[in-house]
Amino acid sequence: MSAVVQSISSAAPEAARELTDGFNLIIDALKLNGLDTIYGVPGIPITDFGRMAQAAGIRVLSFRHEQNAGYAASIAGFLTKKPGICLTVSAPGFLNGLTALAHATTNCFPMILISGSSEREIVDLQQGDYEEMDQLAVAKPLCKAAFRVLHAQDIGIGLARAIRAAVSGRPGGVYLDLPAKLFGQVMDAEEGRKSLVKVIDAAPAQLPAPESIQRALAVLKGAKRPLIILGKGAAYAQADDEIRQLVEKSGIPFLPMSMAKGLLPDLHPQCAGAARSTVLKDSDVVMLIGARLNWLLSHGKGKSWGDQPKKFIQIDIEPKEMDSNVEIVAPVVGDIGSCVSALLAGMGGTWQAPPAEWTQAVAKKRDENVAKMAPRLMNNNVPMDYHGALGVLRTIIAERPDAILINEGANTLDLARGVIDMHQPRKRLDVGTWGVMGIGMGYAIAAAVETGKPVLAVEGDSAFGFSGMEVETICRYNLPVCVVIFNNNGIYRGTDVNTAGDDPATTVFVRDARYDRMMEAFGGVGVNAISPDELKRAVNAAMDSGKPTLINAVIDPTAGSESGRIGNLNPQSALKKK
Ligand code: OXT
Ligand code: ADP
Ligand code: MG
Repeated sequence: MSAVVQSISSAAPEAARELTDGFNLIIDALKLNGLDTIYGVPGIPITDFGRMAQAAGIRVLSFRHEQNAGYAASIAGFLTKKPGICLTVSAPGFLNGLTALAHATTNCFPMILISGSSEREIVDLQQGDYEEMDQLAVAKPLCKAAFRVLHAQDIGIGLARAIRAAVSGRPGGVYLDLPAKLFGQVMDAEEGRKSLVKVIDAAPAQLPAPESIQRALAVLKGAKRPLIILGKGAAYAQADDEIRQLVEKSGIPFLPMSMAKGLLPDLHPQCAGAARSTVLKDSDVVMLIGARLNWLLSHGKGKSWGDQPKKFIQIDIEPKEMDSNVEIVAPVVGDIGSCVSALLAGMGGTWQAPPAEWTQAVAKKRDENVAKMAPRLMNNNVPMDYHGALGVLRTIIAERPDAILINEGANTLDLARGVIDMHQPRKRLDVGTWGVMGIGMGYAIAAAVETGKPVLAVEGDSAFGFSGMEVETICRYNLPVCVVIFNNNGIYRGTDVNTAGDDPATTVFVRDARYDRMMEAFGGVGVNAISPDELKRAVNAAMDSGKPTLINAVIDPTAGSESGRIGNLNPQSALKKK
């Protein structure tokens, strides 16, 4: 972007100087670093910045709420390994975006939240500026790093620090505070150009120590019932070929975490996704690749892990992750690409496959579970149950393996995760580490924008409500997004009754709502589908046409269970009346 040219014709004796300003320097710095897409909501003090960025060739996507823009930026980071950029106005806009920044940090996605802010002098004396807030202080505990730029000449270095902090080591969310005054600050254009920084090797390879590789291989060699768990860090690393080689050369069954599904296809003969309980309980050595032993893996201990003593090998870029829940006998610290390559090299030409007794037992359990589920997926019941509806979507994804699946809800999430096989890496995007509702439309928009692939968003009716207004955004940018709402009239089920008064129960919504009409209101296609056959026709038509579509899939309100598959996490009142 060429800098603003101004002539200083006044009394200056020297020749006219070329000038630039904060607006242009931020744009130049973003472009210099290949950051060409911004997700945000305009307003004071960033409205003109958005316009100017768009005029300069940056894609600026305007949302209806900053949280959705933030979720879009976070998943853009996951998909591209470049920090996703979210742009918000001060205080309330900033706070709306902050949830997504914290989400990015929790999920280890690189993201930068750039927010305009009020004037330091007034904020610090608490004199009541427009949208006054000490945003830097608020952001700090919720992200990986937070910086404020006060001088135009520091914009280049400020953005460089933000980029490096977001993508190096364990990726995460970074806050960049830009006070309103900064945008208009003027400086010499040549000095400005020199102040910009192109970040070189933003996420340097981190090689594992050779002895950590030898230790890990020795533990693996001694295993009788080994298991590999692939997490979303492995998907993020984009070391797909190396990971596939490692899994196949080792012959070890692998269990993909939700967003690692498809890293190797779910139908791969070594996939143990459909034998989850068995492999967790009965394995003796578990190698974690880009997966944390957090609640999603029952912290590596307790009933789900059975009585068999376990040895854990863990590959992660974050040294502090080791021993966070249980002892890690073989920590391998480094980036996944380098670690997996080093393991492969250390395995040499031949590698003894795990005992057939183990791999056959896993395959048997998997095949039994798959066979048990198969007939349920074929039903054409009206009203639909989850399995009937999901059976249809499973076939559609099998036929369109490069489509991106977004998934949130409780039953809608947990059942879709098991039913819908994934065939390619980074095609399943969901609620992640926090199990957060509201990622749906932001993720769908960013997935379409960043990849150009068709997107299928499978949403519980409650989950959709958190970001539903963004269907207007989907229509406005004419994105190839098909939203399917599993409408069971409520959270978990649509049948709860309040016996104490006239208000509806806390978990139910307006009955038989027609979400499809929301999409029609903005010029998209809306369909009400009451049978699996109708659902199939509507989704295929949407995926063929690429037109923004919303399908209201009518699901039996009695079909779901409380909290899906994590009902055990609900505390129970001992005093509750039966
Ligand atoms: O091995 P076994 O025999 O055990 O069998 C397992 C697999 O082997 C097998 N399986 C298969 N069988 C056959 N074939 C295939 N292909 C196959 N694949 C697997 O199936 C079983 C189960 O496998 P799974 O799923 O892998 O294993 P399991 O045991 O479930 O795994 C454990 C977990 C913990 C890893 C897993 O359950 C998991 O990943 N869970 C994530 C759960 C989660 O994050 N949930 C979302 C949060 S719930 C709640 O908080 C909600 N809220 C509150 C709220 C939130 N979250 N956020 C915000 C901002 N505000 C509020 C709300 C409001 S949910 C919610 C809305 C819900 O209502 P909706 O209307 O949206 O949705 P509906 O419920 O549909 O109405
Ligand atoms: P899941 O929810 O799928 O189990 P988690 O989010 O818990 O996955 O874990 C992801 C892990 O991957 C984090 O501990 C993070 O530090 C790690 N990670 C992310 N990127 C890389 C990378 N390039 N190399 C190594 N580890 C990584
Ligand atoms: Mg529901």
